[in-house]
Amino acid sequence: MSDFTLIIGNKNNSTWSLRGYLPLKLAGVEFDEILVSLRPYLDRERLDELTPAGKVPTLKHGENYIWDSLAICEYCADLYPEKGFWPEDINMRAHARCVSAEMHSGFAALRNAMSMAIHGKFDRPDISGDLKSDIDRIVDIWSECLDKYEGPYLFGDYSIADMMYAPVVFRFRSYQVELPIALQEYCKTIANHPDVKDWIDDADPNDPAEPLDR
Ligand SMILES: N[C@@H](CCC(=O)N[C@@H](CS)C(=O)NCC(=O)O)C(=O)O
Repeated sequence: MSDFTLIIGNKNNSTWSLRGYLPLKLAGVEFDEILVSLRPYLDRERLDELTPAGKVPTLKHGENYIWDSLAICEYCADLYPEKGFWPEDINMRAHARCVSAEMHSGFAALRNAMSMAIHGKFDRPDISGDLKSDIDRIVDIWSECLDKYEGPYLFGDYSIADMMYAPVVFRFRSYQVELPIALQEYCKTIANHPDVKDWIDDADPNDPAEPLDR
């Protein structure tokens, strides 16, 4: 049994869980996974029993609980500074923290209109209003980063910023959002990252995009 246990939701759908899984993979540590069902029905009892905030992802490390995806990223970055979770340069690091925090706290319209279903393919919704603003903002963030730091990841090397945006790649793919070529390439790079591929391989295509009890 490992010192690290990651409590997560269904891999086909749980965007936050993916963001908590990727830092552990970059850390290169052995960890156990406990899957709590969010689809088709939310297992509230188990979620409350296993996690302090009733949310996934939650990382248990020894007696420590870390119950938020960005906090898990930061915890792993603190434990394994040599793994390059953030860019070395202070200005790049500040930029990476801004775009990561922006993802963590925003984009409500995108979240509502385009649920993640890694193996799902859906009609493109009407892209207007707040949904259009969210998509345009992500296109701007990605374009600026890839231009400035020359890819293949947002800050050159793979970092927490890519982990934060990884679920967006699947939302865009499932809902067939049209993107400039450079961003299509970025999406392929993320989808082909070995840690992301491990997650995709375990994602059950039968998990529905929407929960049934909300
Ligand atoms: N800000 C949190 C969000 C976590 C979150 O909302 N997780 C969802 C699943 S993707 C959840 O646990 N939902 C269960 C519920 O809200 O009851 C994070 O970054 O980890």
